[in-house]
Amino acid sequence: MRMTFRWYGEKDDPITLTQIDQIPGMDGIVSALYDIPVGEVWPAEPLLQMKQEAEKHHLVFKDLESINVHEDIKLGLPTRDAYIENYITSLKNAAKAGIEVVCYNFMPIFDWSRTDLAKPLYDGSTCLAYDYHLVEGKTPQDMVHEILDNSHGFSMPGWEPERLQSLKALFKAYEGMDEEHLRENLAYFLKAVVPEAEACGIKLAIHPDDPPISVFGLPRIVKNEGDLEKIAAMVDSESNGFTICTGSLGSNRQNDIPHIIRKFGRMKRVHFIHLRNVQVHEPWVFNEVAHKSAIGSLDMVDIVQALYDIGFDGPIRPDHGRMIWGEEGRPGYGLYDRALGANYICGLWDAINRLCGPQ
Ligand code: DNO
Repeated sequence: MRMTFRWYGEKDDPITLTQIDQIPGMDGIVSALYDIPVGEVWPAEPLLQMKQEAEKHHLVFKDLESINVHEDIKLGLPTRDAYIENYITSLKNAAKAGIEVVCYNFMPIFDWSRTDLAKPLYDGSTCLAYDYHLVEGKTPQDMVHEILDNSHGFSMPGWEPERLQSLKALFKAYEGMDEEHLRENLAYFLKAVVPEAEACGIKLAIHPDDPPISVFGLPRIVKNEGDLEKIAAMVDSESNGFTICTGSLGSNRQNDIPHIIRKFGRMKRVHFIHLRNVQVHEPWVFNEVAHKSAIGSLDMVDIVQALYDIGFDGPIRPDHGRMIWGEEGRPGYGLYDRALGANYICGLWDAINRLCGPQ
């Protein structure tokens, strides 16, 4: 596996590549071209520059998160074909820059949702949390304001103010769209894009819905094993794969993550792993916690064992961390707790490899 760290680039991340390089066992960064509006073509040049910058710090850059999918594609509008062409060109350019894995999601309007970006935990640390009771009676606009007002001035992935300006019109456009219809639009996108990704050696990795439940009545189609099966069947190619985000899928205790990893891993569809632990209090009431198994509802040992069992050799990144030790930064994406998480995962990986023999 390659241990990676999500980095928002020199302009927008207070964390430096030097700091990332100093995290024991860190192999690479996961990043994106944040300046490019959704739907436009990503050129190879800035990706190559980022790769060179990373390499100066002994880090590889092979994984993109995310080339976002334009809303017109999710909506199935006639304009989608032009955006799909752009997406394909972006993938080809990414391949030229040495990219191997491209994460994306197919969530309408909101990329991920939380009701609290700084929920205090018993030890004075803070974390991201979701409580469906708090969504009831709220408008999407309320949630947007809460997220943007509490992000300490940092841009939040998926909550770019430009995109959210047209919120009302977007909700109108999705009116009446059910899961089946959204799935058809995903299939249309994948049928066009996957053969091109395969031809240029890119593995696409769809991210699960976060949380994996409908929010504000919008359809969600990447929630559980059954949804993943349907997606895998849309195009029979290893390039049509998954990001297994344990925090997203795991917030539904019905999702057996080690089983999901083994099942889709055997099909060679597991390409990217986001490891995060969550404490689930009741269905759709959860908060994120430190990575260690005993602290949350997910058993990281079983999860890492499943990755070992499928011979996983792609990127793993410690996902959202808490804010600890007085750090101020982008909610979920501070340095300290994610670094601790990476170290814990590396420890599990080493131990399992020692006990079970090298992969
Ligand atoms: C939030 C992230 C998401 C994720 C995208 C993948 O912190 O988990 O923004 O990157 O949904 O496309």
